[in-house]
Amino acid sequence: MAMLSFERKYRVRGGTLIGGDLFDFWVGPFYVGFFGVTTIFFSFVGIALIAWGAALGPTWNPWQISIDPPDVKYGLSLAPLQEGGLWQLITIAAIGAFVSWALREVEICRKLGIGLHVPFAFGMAIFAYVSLVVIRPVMLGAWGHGFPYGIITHLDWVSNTGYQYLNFHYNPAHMIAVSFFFTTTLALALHGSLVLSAVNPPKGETVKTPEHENTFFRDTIGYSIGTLGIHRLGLFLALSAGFWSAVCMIISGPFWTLGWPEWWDWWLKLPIWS
Ligand code: 07D
Ligand code: 07D
Ligand code: U10
Repeated sequence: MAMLSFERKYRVRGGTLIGGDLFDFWVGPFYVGFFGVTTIFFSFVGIALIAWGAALGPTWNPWQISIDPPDVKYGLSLAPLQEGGLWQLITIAAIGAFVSWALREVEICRKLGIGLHVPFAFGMAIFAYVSLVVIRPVMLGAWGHGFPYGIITHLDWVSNTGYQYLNFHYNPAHMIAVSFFFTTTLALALHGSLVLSAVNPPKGETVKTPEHENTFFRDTIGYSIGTLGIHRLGLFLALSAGFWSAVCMIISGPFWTLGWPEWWDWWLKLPIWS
């Protein structure tokens, strides 16, 4: 990819967290940095271990490959490689790669002098993942509670884990998370459509201003959150979706072991009904 003349001004030296100038360069379009090297390292190790696990059989069908966590009988100890040890190493490599990627984003933000919002946001996804494969298994006392690394088998795990609590839809934090996910798509649809309607007019018409955008929502719902505000709201909604997802799983098992419908008994037992 050619380096455009205007890009030169943004490809500045410095801002690294570690390694000084050593890895402060670009390869084609990609900034490298110390954490670019660690990203490549952990990704390579993780993918190689998955390939190793796949080579042990029984299938090379990408949809059916699955690297399973250890049996719960191993508790929180290291398991033999073929009995979940690979899963444990892959989990370390995955966390190493995700955290490296986030720190590489931090270095790029520092170079540009922009806020750390993007790595912070990615951090919420990492937190959701870590809640499933580290925090919850540790609280439950066995790595066996993590999810298997397979395209179909991880779906089986979600379904089985959900039915363990009878009807997972009754988990109040799951309700909040789902509602945040739905609200995020609503907000992005409103934002994307509003911006396009104003700044991408048919041939021959003029581009409209943010005042047109404000007025649209003042006319329809009586209030406009504004051009900066919608991005703040979007980030809040999306981060909340990930945050409450993590919460809904950390409470399932460590803090509530019955079916989730039963959690709502407190509502039926309120003194005002009797
Ligand atoms: C579009 C950005 C690009 C990312 C992509 C994913 C891999 C994995 C390799 C098995 C939005 C790349 C995929 C590298 C393949 C090997 C060796 C992001 C975009 C295209 N899931 N999940 C998928 C992961 C969990 C659930 C698809 C990852 C939890 C359900 C893909 C993780 C739970 C459904 C995938 C993860 C869960 C899926 C599309 C990690 C709760 C689907 C993902 C690391 C969160 C859907 C067959 C997508 C599907 C789907 C990847 C975790 C539930 C394979 C990497 C355990 C219910 N998940 N997932 O577009 O079609 O994300 O599955 O945590 O229905 Mg999953
Ligand atoms: C964990 C992904 C992190 C990804 C990272 C990056 C790569 C690189 C490379 C492309 C969190 C990976 C990157 C690998 C790729 C290249 C180059 C994201 C993660 C770090 N549910 N449910 C959720 C709904 C039911 C159940 C969350 C809806 C049933 C369980 C969300 C419905 C039962 C778990 C959600 C529904 C059930 C969840 C998922 C509807 C099953 C979880 C989003 C309409 C019978 C999971 C923390 C998420 C969770 C989760 C939505 C139904 C069970 C709120 C809309 C009733 C067991 N469900 N669910 O968390 O909370 O993303 O995980 O029916 O574990 Mg649910
Ligand atoms: C937004 C925005 C906005 C914009 C925007 C955007 C949000 C208003 C101004 C951005 C939005 C878009 C572009 C829309 C589309 C985006 C999505 C739908 C999100 C999902 C994205 C994807 C699915 C793409 C994912 C692609 C990735 C992650 C790139 C993969 C890159 C690599 C693997 C290389 C990474 C580089 C590193 C780590 C640095 C080091 C690099 C090197 C040393 C060179 C390369 C080295 C090698 C090749 C060595 C060999 C590597 C190995 C062995 C391992 C490789 C691992 C692999 C996984 C292949 O709001 O404003 O507009 O645009």
